Amino acid sequence: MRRQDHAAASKFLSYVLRHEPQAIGLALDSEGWTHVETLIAAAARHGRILDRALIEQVVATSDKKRFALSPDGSSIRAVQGHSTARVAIRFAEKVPPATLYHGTAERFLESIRREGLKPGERQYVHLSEDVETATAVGQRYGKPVALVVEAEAMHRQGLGFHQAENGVWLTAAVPAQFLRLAGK
Ligand code: HQG
Repeated sequence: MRRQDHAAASKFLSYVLRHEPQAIGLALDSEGWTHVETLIAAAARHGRILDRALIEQVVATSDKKRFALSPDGSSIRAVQGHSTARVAIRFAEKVPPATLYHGTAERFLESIRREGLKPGERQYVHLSEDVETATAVGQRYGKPVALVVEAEAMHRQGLGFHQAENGVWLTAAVPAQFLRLAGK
């Protein structure tokens, strides 16, 4: 069995720490943590050879800082982006800036105008502080469009916001009246 390369290891960590821990029989606690040694052993049982050095390298170099190690280095989690119902991170409420951005693909706009932003498979709608990041996120699904989210107005109406430790903003949903196209 070959040691995973860096990109494959990063994808694999996203898969098991955010989406399908049960695929390798891995238990995550409700804050998303698992022991690094448990993860390495569970991965090995499923033909994925990881070691601590590779995991530490992925955590340190992840462009979006997707993963975090506990202060003593014994545990790891994904800091946001979960779809698995086994994880329910208790993010602190945080007052958002006046506006945030969401990147999507043009083909989703009609539905978004009707329904607002929904979290889809994930637990939250993901928002960015800058339009460039949002555009890059939208690009993953087609011709990108950036939407401005009137975050302050939502917050005034009692809709909650959280910020993951990598800076990504999270909210349960964005009603359509708080959305407009960026630059319009
Ligand atoms: C769209 C990546 C139709 C939504 C990124 C998005 C991000 C709707 C897609 C993070 C809709 C869901 C999250 C509605 C929302 N009708 N489409 N009512 N409401 N959508 O991947 O925000 O690399 O679950 O616009 O960089 O694209 O994984 O969410 O296009 O930070 O770390 O439904 O994932 O980070 O797609 O991406 P996703 P997202 P990582």
